[in-house]
Amino acid sequence: MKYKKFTGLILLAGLVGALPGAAHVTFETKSVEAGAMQVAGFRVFHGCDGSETVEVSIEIPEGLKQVRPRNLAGWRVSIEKQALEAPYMLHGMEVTERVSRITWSGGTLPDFAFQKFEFNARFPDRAGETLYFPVRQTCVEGGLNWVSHAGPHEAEFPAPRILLAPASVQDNPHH
Ligand SMILES: [Cu+2]
Repeated sequence: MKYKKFTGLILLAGLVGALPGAAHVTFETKSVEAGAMQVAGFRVFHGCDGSETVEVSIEIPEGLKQVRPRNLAGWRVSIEKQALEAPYMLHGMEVTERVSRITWSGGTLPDFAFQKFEFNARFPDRAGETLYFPVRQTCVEGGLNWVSHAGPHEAEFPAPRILLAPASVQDNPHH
């Protein structure tokens, strides 16, 4: 009896792994308060057709400020910058560039495991807008491009996204 139950669990695990839309690359938080400074983390749930992940690169949309990736043990993190068309002042200093891409490389993420990658940022004050963060996943063999703006159930490779929620004064009595 015990043996039979164990077999059932193995079959179920195999089925979940085979479902393409079950788990992709998604943010842990579906929405962030517009204008808020917050850590956002996205999870890479599986490798590329069984091959382990060795690099994860995320494109940062315009409007995010003060972007800082979280360092992750076992990985080397790097950023790419882009000149701002409209520089702005921050703490008396002119900001002329923005982080346009974060890449974590040199690590290994087995196909059967998941990992969360994080960054901190000031989110744009544009409540109601959905921000898309295309992700390029590179594996030992092959890679996946999570770029589609279509719904997570319609697209084969939906880009991770965050909805900018209206700022709530109630949740923040100190403001
Ligand atoms: Cu998936």
